[in-house]
Amino acid sequence: MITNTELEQKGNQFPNSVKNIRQEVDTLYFTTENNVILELTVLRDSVVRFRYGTRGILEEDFSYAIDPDNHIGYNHLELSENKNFHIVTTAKLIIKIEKISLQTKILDTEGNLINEDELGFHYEESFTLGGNIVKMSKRSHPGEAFYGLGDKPVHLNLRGRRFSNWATDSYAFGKETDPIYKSVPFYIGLKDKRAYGIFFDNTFKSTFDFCQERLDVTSFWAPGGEMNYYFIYGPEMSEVVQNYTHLTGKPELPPLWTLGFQQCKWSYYPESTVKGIAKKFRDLKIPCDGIYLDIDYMEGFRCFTWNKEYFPDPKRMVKELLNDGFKTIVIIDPGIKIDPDYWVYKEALENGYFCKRADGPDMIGKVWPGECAFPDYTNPEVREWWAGLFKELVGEIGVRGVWNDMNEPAVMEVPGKTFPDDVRHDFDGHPCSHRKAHNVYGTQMARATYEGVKKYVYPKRPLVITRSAYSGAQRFTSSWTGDNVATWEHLWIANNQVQRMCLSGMSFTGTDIGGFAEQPTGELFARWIQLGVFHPFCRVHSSGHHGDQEPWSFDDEVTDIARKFIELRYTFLPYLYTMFYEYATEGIPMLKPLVYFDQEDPHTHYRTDEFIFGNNILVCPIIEPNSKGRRMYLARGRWYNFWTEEYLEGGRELWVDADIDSIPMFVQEGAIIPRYPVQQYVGELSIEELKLDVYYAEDTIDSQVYEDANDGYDYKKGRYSLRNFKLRGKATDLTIQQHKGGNFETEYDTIKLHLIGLPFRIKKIKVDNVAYDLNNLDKEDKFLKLPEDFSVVQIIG
Ligand code: MIG
Repeated sequence: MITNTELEQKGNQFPNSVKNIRQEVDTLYFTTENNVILELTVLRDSVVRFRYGTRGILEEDFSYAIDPDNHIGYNHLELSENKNFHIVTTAKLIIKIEKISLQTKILDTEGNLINEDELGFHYEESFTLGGNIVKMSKRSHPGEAFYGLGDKPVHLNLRGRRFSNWATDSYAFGKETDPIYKSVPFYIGLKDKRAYGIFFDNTFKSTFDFCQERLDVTSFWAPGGEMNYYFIYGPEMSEVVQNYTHLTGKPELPPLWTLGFQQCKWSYYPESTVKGIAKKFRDLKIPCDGIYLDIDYMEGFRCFTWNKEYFPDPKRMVKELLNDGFKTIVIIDPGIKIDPDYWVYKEALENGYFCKRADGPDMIGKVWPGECAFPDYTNPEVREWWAGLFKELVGEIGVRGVWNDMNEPAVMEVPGKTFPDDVRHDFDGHPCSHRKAHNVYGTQMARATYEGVKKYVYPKRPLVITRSAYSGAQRFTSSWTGDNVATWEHLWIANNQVQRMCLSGMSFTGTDIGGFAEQPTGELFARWIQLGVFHPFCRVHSSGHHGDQEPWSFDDEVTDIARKFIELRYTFLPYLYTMFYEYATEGIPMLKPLVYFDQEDPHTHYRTDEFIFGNNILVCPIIEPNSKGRRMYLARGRWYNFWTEEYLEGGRELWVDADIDSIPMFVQEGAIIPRYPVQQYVGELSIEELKLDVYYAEDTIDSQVYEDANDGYDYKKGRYSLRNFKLRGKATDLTIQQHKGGNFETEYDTIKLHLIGLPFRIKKIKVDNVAYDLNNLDKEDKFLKLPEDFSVVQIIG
């Protein structure tokens, strides 16, 4: 144990005795004798913000992460004291602040200790750079587990490790590489089956130590800014993640086609190649909704231009692709080529929109176009200008989505591969150096891009995809995990990263299926597709240096497997859309790691491979070559094997067969899974009936299906359809009630129930109290056709 005296000798300073307390509505200010201020704000009964200032000063309050629309409101706030502590009580938490040190302990209302400061807040003045190095240390407990932190390519449970947050272009990163592209300084702690979260909203290069330096201590610090963190109590992990997502924001619904399959490569050109790829998808009947143009579509890598030799008439091409169901997405990087004849460069130069070095000149760095300058997206005026640049690309040419790359920002041939620290940023009117703005640069670029695409794609909905991100980026953009590698280890990484991103508020994420660098074997590609179709964002991408990476680039068997799983994804579209709706409205992650699904079961705390797709499908990818199946953990509860419909008791490890054309998949009993027919792209077919796979349970289970026009904004005016189902299973009957919300008329008139696992023989069926002619029942498959607006169906044995 290091003593305070030793730490003080190292230059650390500590708050001492509280001399003054002031309350302003939901905020309390505790000031110490040595002029440290703790500003404690109650946002919700279970969400409390702790912010510390020194020398009696708090900075002007500003955050890029916090959603300006986040709702706050609590039921109870009371300040009291005893001999040693000031005590703040909410309806869910008791926060004790030690009078002599400002150290805090947070308990639930039953008195269970949830989290407690070790040294608590302390700081070191930074004589070289100015400001403070702000630090926090917390006690941690044996068995306490840690999750979150965005895109870290490591084991889901972060315990025993140290990480830093500094957005970094990480070509061919590996397991353990840290940091990589994104900075999400949010983690979840799970102690004694109770979950809490800590969001350290500080954009500097923060570090988190989860019991690595000392076994019983978790700490986090940053070389500038304020100690400013939100404490979010559960006790359910779902409540922590949802509250974090409320705080940092939720996305709007994307157009449904973005949940389809997308194909990318560096690069498809010229036009004939793009068309050839598109045609091949249709010829081979492999569904696909999006095709990407990487940097070579531009003229000398100048953003917002086209290479007219490769793409003589982009508007025509984009339209022709669209006629065949393909939406075109193009890449846009932040580096603007220094070229006095290039209008984008000229406009930005004349208006002073580029980032500048400390002493005045523009920040210049080499990227794809050669020497470039870089817009300062942290300036609102620059963002508005940037958004306007999409008028032609999106509004006139018809591009439907924009892909933002290199926005860490990445710079070639320099140490650190990014801007030097002295570069200046506006930071929305809080001028600062790159040390503070670095981690948000990518998000502010994606935000400006989003504003532009959204404006010019209207009345359709936009798609933006980004490589770099800071907390809150999910309000504007989807993301991918950057330049991974075509190895089996990376398949494991991909699985962990997407689950971790889902826990970190950023569900709309995928990986480069098959791997970006190097070339996958057919087997690896097949296994990756099998996992990738369960990721919220589903795109194949590759560097193109080693060969082709389309679903048909291997052999016929792999092509068939790719088709089978992409088709499976298309049948799940209404299920995917409903999970996106739950994410967009309630902040519920689209994928749930097993520990999120059942935190009470300690077996889940160190699981990495199994996850829940949506609410009730458990998936476990095959991540080793030459597998005929694998051992895996089936979470507690009762499940049906998706492929065989075998009924299984969970809470145990088991072997599951999964030859090269299969993946272990289980559906929780009581689930109602909506399915569409296979389409080659969203909207190809008019949906004639909605199929519901009903998995019998002797229980009462609720589920829902969200649908709307699949694009556009009418849903905001109530034109959506939300079907709520209540399934009630008893030994000899099964009842399903439907309640419909919203006023969107779905295209289909029929709902087709597919009954799975009925433990009795059907003797009678009643639909809205009228007997159903059993001759209409397909007895083999137990298909039951109902009018889409049925209220109740009773299946009686
Ligand atoms: O320096 O645009 O991660 O997806 O294909 C490489 C070319 C730049 C890196 C991205 C990758 C993209 C590639 N880009």
